[in-house]
Amino acid sequence: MSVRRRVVVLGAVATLVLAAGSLALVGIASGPSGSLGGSSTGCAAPALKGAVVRVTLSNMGRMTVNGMMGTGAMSLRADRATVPSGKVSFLATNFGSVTHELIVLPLDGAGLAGSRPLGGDSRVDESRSLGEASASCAAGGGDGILPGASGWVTLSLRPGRYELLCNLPGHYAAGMYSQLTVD
Ligand SMILES: [Cu+2]
Repeated sequence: MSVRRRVVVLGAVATLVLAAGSLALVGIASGPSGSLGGSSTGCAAPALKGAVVRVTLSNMGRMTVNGMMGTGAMSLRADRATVPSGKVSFLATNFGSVTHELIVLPLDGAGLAGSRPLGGDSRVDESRSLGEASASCAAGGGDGILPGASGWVTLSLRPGRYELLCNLPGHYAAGMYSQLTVD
């Protein structure tokens, strides 16, 4: 199978997984018990303020080379590339098989998403983080979003360009970044 065809097929699979995940979230949100269950069943976020950006965190589980995730084996995708300035909520859902997170960093000048230098720990400098969703079924920072779970955060963003990324070791280099423009 050609690389291009493989990408198309995986994209279709990811779309199906995303659709199934959305249905699962709706089912849980409308359930009578209010119980969110374990990390494998997803979790419903509260009503989020401002414009909402839904972020999909994913990886292709077994696609490893020498124990490391290969380049392009992970992804971070937002459901919109542009959002109005002001209150912006991020709802990050992990459709992958390992823990992920969402961090929001400003993009300076003509900087491009995915071009930050890696440190020795295979992470990028996140000291200028504006906020993150890295807790399972909760707002703000935590120990990471477990597979099947969601995390969320609400920020006040000025017009400009921003980068959404996952900064677990190796994940940025594996493709977990995306640009967001705030008007
Ligand atoms: Cu990640």
